[in-house]
Amino acid sequence: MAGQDVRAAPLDRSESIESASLDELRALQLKRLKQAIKGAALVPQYRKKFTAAGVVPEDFKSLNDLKALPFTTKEDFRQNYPFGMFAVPMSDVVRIHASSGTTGKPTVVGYTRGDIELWSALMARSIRAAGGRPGDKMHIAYGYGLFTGGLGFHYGAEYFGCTVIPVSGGFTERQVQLIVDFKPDLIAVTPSYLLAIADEFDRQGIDARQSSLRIALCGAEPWTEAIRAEIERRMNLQALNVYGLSEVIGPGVAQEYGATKDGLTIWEDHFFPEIIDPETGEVLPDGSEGELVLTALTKEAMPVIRYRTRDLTRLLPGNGRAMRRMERIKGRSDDMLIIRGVNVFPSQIEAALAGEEALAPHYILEVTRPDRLDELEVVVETRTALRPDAAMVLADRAVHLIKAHVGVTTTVRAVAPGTIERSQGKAKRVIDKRPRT
Ligand code: DLL
Repeated sequence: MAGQDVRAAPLDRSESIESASLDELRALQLKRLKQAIKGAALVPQYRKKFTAAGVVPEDFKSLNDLKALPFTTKEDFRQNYPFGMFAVPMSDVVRIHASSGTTGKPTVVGYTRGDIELWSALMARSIRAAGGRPGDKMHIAYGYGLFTGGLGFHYGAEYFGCTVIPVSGGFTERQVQLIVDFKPDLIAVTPSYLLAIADEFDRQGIDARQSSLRIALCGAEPWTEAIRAEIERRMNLQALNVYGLSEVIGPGVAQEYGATKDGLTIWEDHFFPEIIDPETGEVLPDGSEGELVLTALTKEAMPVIRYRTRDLTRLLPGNGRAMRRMERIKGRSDDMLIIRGVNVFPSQIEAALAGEEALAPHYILEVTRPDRLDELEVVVETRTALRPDAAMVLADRAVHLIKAHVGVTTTVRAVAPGTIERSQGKAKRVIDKRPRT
């Protein structure tokens, strides 16, 4: 038991924030923000942008002054590739991660030893919030490598006192074997890959509901309540949402509590959230839907001030704690499709398809522009193999469901189970075949 106390100690020190009042939290944020802005001013790119905006870091007096600071975007990282956004000498950087990005060079992020310690503590807090306990075994199926998912969870779970099973993504047959043999309590994995693992249990004739897994920490991609219900039904566990992004730290920015399952609590003692109108950049009041902007308050190697995440959500009041929550991410502004003038997010199509029990939650969206108008074809798997006429009836029903829920006319192709390639990490749902303009 003595060993357990030692392992739990560093975490407990960081948990007083759970009971902090709003005033205490805001005072802490202001103090840290002043420091973070000074740290950012060490980076030439920030200094240049602050000067251009007429911002003097020493003038920063209240959290409200944050509005005056310029946004940071992926473009800033691109222009300063690979290490130009770092605020410390390279000799103080103990780790590099990178996010692949859809176009061009990857976004490179760096961590000092202190950053890794902070990240581990925040991941440990996230695992505990989800309902994990020191001593639990955690199967990590997020990819290891430059992606922050695998190693972020790995360090956090070790710090918390879990037994880590560092499986990484892929080799789905083996994932099932390891779950059966090692009997983990927790699994960290993208929701789409967890469904692929559930399918593999079925294929091997093993009842996934009988597995030892109690909690899944799912994130790194948008997912819906329908997918959560599907995962929980098929695997008999609690699937909880975990959010983060490389530029800000990795996973561990916000976490859903297992006890309340009511959206993601943002770890506001380290990350200050704002919601802006993505078109105008205007800061919107809490409760409004818009783009999430995050400022890291305590990072050393790579300060991030007002980073435009492109993720669309809304801020909700804290539930029993001062730190605010955010709603499940609706999608990324980059993923929004405009089909004949109607804005559509893949997650809305996913939610509509869930209205038809005979359809599986495996789908892709193909966007084409055969004439001058964009067209959307939804390819979705049926749960069981169907005769072509039955599949067509089902497809027709899906067309109506999508029209009714999303307001857009699509064609739907219902295909046999297993036709759509499974992701081993982040699912790619949209295939855009429109000519580049
Ligand atoms: O995906 C970090 C992460 C790893 C989060 C493991 C959770 C679990 P990036 O590769 O930089 O980092 O991608 C960040 O993924 O801006 C969102 O668009 C999306 N994303 C992450 N978590 C969620 C989530 C990691 N829970 C980008 N729901 C973010 C919806 C998410 N989207």
